[in-house]
Amino acid sequence: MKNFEMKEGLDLAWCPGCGNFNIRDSIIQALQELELKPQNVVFSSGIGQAAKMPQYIGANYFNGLHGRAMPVAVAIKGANPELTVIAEGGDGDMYGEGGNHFIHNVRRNPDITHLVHNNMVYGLTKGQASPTSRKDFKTGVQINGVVNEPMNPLALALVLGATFVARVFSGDKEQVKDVIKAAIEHKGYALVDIFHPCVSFNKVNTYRWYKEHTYPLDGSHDPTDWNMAMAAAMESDKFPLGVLYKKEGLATFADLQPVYEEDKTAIVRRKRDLSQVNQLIME
Ligand SMILES: Cc1ncc(C[n+]2csc(CCOP(=O)(O)OP(=O)(O)O)c2C)c(N)n1
Ligand code: SF4
Repeated sequence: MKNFEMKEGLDLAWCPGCGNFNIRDSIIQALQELELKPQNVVFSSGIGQAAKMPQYIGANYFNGLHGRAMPVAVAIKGANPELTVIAEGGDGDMYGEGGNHFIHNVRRNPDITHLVHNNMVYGLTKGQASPTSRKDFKTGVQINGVVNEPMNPLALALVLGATFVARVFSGDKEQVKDVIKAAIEHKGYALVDIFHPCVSFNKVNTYRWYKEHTYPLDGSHDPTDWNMAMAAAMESDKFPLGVLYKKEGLATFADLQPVYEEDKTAIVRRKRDLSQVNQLIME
């Protein structure tokens, strides 16, 4: 693999105008600007329009069950800390089906980047409400409107001790690229919640709606201040964009594993003595 573009001649299965196109451009540019080698980058994803992303990028990927991208990503990074690992999917995939994995893997501070395409709807299955759908949002299933309050993934990540929490909007490719770069460079768990319109099944949260309901964080926001980050995460009339929180220097999941205590060699590079495995099975 020479660069991060996918093989020529493959079609992208997204609707014209979908926010996923811009996100793809930003990811590819971020990886290229960081001068990463495609063979050292691994994506892990589940099911959904967003979760198809790794198929459209020239790098390694694991595409598995709905909601299960996170544990696979954490395991890949644990087995080979030399890799850049990115877990990617939609708000339904990561916060709904994968909600339990989201909660428990954030606590572990794995050194992975978590990209969640938040279009506030289930796109692939034609428009059911997702955990981030706004109250009163009408869908073909919720015909009288969603009755529940939406989930707040940024506040939840902060409460769980996430060490990097950001939100961006796919309409601003440059910001998406810059924040993804910062997330990849961050040593520890990094959540990037990416607002993007589903032009086919969400006629409420459109490009215009996101523009009117977001604003960029400015220099008065201190991303090292957890309380400030939490206050920003709780805003809901207008959603702040940028890096809400960043804490450096904490041990990651792999750092804390006894297997890396004395020997930093990646597990995948170590010599395996299969006779020990056989012995264990016999016991
Ligand atoms: C366990 C399980 N439940 C439900 C489905 C059906 N399903 C496939 S994709 C999807 C929704 C995807 O929505 P989201 O993750 O928000 O991604 P989008 O398509 O909007 O990018 C659902 C419910 C499934 N494949 N597996
Ligand atoms: S259904 Fe929505 S999320 Fe899926 S490709 Fe079309 S516009 Fe994008």
